[in-house]
Amino acid sequence: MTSAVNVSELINQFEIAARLSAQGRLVARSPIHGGELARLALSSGDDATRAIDQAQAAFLDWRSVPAPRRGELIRLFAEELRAHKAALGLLITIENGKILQEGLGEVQEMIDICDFAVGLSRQLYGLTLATERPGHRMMETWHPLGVVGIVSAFNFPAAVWAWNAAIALVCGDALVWKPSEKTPLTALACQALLDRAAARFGGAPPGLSNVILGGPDLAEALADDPRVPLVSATGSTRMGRAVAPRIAARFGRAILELGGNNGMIVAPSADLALALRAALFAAAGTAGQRCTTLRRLFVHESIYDGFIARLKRAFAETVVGDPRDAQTLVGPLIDEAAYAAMQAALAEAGAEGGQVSGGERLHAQLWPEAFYARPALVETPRQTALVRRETFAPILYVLRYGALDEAIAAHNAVAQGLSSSIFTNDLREAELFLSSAGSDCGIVNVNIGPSGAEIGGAFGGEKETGGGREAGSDCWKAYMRRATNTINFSRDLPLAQGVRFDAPEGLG
Ligand code: UN1
Repeated sequence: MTSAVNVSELINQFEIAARLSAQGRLVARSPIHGGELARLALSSGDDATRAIDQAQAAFLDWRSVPAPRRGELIRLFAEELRAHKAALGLLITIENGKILQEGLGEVQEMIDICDFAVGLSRQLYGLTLATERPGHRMMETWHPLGVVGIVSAFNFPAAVWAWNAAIALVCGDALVWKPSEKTPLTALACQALLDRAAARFGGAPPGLSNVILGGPDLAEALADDPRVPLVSATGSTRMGRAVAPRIAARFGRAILELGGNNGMIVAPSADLALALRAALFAAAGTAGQRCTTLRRLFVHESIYDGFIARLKRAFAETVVGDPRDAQTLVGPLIDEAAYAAMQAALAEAGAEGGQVSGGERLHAQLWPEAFYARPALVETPRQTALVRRETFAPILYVLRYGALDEAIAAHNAVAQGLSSSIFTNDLREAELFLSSAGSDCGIVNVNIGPSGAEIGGAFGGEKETGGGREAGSDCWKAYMRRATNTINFSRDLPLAQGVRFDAPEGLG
């Protein structure tokens, strides 16, 4: 089925060969076959400090460049992304294992956020506010914040960085990026394209965007450094628990986008053909490795049997294989640890009375070091601790419900609060789910699955998902600092709240 995975052409195309090092301790692998793609040097703590130094120096220049001009850099970056969409999409597929359609989709998501950021570069509005004092004016000014630290995960190795980078750069900030150790080549390729855009732009300060490669110690270096006023971190709740208190200890700001345990309710009036396709894409797509992946499905008892039978068939027939092949819908898991976690969860599900279908390893003969698995569907009588935990793999837990109130309560009875959806054609049900008494997530959809959000909205969620919001809407405000300005153009000095404080005779 497969041809060899050859990454050297892409390494040449992105001109990142200089960053490779035969003796390097960071090994880039492809989950397609599990083998090594390249070796790179790990960044040290000193490298992290140097990157922050450079970014800080660049920030001092960049903050004074007019925002629409900063937008021009991002416009040029989007041109580079458009020109290299096929190559970058393929590199993402090779390094992450998501199918090529999704690799290309990830690059499109980068282009979309760049376009959004270019428009935004002329719209960093502040308000003019009503002042209680005569002869005064009060307004808000938004200023660049400083160095933004970005910690990103393997599952969206390019797009999540771009959400942060494109917005932060038009806001006048500089960047230090610590990508996942599992996807260093994609990170270097992204940085190379931004460097090309900067060369064409002319006059971008050196060190405006930096990549440091390595493990959690580098994320902690960003978390601890007071010269990094904002750290945007995407990954597991465990990672968030490690970095968030360190950022808070120095009163830094954090945008946290952590675990999800996303649900979908399928109500009796739902368009079941749509619900079926949505559930399949959201649960099995990206091999279940999105933060927004569908993990819990609540199906009304009146339609349960027929719907679940069809869904099981869809899971069983989904083509799992080389993510570069056009007919493949599900690629490999990122690594053996992900496969082991999936198998452990399925064993636990079976032991506690769940009915497991699928989940078995595939293509082990062909690629003994790669980990392909059939997406699993688990019919479970109860929402156990296992179901309430996020296992980052294609496992869909299915539960039967009778009353919508109960389904909503069960839906919300998890620690995470990222994304959610309901399939219904009943207006009352849809509006209840969207209301304050409905889903408690940051993303709440009707007749659309929980995954695959577009960039125009704010992305993120509540509770253990971390509360951060990134990408569109007004998320840019997190990347700037707000100053409230009051200007007196009168010849008096009235005090707010009518306070009288009469100066001694003869003063002024
Ligand atoms: C993630 O999984 O970290 O909504 C991000 C989605 C994508 C982004 C997912 N646009 O599924």
